[in-house]
Amino acid sequence: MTCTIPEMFDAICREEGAKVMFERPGQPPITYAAAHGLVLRLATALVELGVRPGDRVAVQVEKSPEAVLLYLACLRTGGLFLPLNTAYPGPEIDYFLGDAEPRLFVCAPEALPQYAGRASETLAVESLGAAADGTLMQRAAEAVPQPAPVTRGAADPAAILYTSGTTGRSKGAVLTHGNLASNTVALNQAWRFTSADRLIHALPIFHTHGLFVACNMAISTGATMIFLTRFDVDQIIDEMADATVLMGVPTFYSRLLESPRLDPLAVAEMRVFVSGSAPLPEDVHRQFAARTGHVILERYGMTETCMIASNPYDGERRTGAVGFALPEVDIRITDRETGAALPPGETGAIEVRGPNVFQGYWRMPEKTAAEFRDDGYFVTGDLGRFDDEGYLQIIGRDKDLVISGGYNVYPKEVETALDALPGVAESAVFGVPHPDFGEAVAALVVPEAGVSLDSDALLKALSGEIARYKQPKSVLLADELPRNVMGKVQKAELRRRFANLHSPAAG
Ligand code: MCA
Ligand code: AMP
Repeated sequence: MTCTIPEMFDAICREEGAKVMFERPGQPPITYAAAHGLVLRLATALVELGVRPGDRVAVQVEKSPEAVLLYLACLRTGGLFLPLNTAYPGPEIDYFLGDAEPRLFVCAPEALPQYAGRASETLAVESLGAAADGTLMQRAAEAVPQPAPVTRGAADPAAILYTSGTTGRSKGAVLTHGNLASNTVALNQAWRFTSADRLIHALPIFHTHGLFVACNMAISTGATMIFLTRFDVDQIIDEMADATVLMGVPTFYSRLLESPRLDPLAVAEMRVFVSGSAPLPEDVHRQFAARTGHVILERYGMTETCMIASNPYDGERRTGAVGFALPEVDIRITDRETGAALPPGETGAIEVRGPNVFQGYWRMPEKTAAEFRDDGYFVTGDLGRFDDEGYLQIIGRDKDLVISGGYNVYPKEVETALDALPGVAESAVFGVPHPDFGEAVAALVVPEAGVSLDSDALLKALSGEIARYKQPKSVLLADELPRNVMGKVQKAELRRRFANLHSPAAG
């Protein structure tokens, strides 16, 4: 099989040790050789903390080069890397720690007092800060470098990424070394990624997009990452002068278009702009091409499957389409009711099979079985069709999901949090168009009889319970929810009724 990601990293460090791996404005660069040394010491620290092959290492830390190196160190020990969104508040973290039962939890230094008391014989708690500080870095500094990685095969698990679900309970998608490595090789080939590339990395590193697409592509080729802690339009435009690739969510591109500095000169050195995680609006696609001469390359992926399809590097990058299946990936469109394969042109469920498709949900065999067909195809929950030239188009979603600025929000989870608040009888959460985030979360809340509720107070009560990006941008109050004859809440009707909530005219 293809080498694993840690093996690819070792090979690059042998061949291109002097090459810069991380470049950061105003800070010294980190070479592949220096990064390799730290990975080996971090790996020793993990082993000393009790991490053995198959153990989970849960990590909620700010974006930093050291956090990426911790990921590589974890894979090297045979541990399962479990990154957590920095926006998750305590109650969400409690769930993940309880469900995944990690051997080690690494948190930010500021959060250590909050979590240190959790340490036990089975759970170690350490910290890692954005300034390369924290207790884990102290341990690594004192550690003897671990020379060889634990041998792992394609079927061995490498990571768990939690994704919320339609039931409201987050599921851990278990990704293997084979999933990560095969997808990285396919993407490097598809997008002609090489060691000469200089990637502007402005995405978070706790999701597939920022970690398993962006970082893995750089790590496996020896490319340089211009590593930015967050997305900032002016900084991105400054960095473009000396970069070749940008990977982002559609909000990156709609925000870039708002800058008068975005012109052909600003992008003269750039080779390709990639968009994914949410639908790229057609007007953004067109305007970006008109302003810069670059046609954004849109691709399609999912936590459970890594990347599935991509528009071609050479050839037409079609507006409103996500292109063709990546090498070795099979895509079919099926009838939502019968599961029968549909001919090109017809819209149905998108199903995927290939070395990119995950092993299953952590400790949820029934849920896993329910989402796979007998012949190994995974049912994505997205609806699509192949157009007249075989490009895959995503038409909609079968799952009740809102994608806000590239982050997935499952309404059920927000409804559960709202329904638990005093005075709330029931609620319905849905997505509405938003000029910046593509979609925004909205909620319609029905108070209990005789209770008067205040939208702002409800929002305040949610903060601290669920991450900020999941909290509704608007809470509306009503006497009842629109339901069909079967009693099911009509989300489509709500999306229609409140479609203009964030339109400029609505203020
Ligand atoms: C920030 N806020 C948001 C979001 N981001 N609210 C809803 N949706 C969001 N995505 C909140 C902030 O807390 C703040 O609230 C207010 O909105 C304005 O924040 P702002 O400073 O404008 O936000 P930002 O820090 O500039 O972030 C916007 C962003 C970011 C750059 C678009 O959300 C982002 O990096 N998104 C990328 C997510 C991603 O990597 N997705 C990939 C996962 P307040 O002011 O009240 O505090 S999907 C994936 O991996 C699959 C496999 C795939 O296909 O790629
Ligand atoms: P996640 O589970 O967070 O990995 O999000 C995956 C979901 O994001 C997919 O199932 C799609 O609904 C959506 N998605 C990703 N890329 C695209 C894209 N290019 N166009 C439309 N939807 C996308």
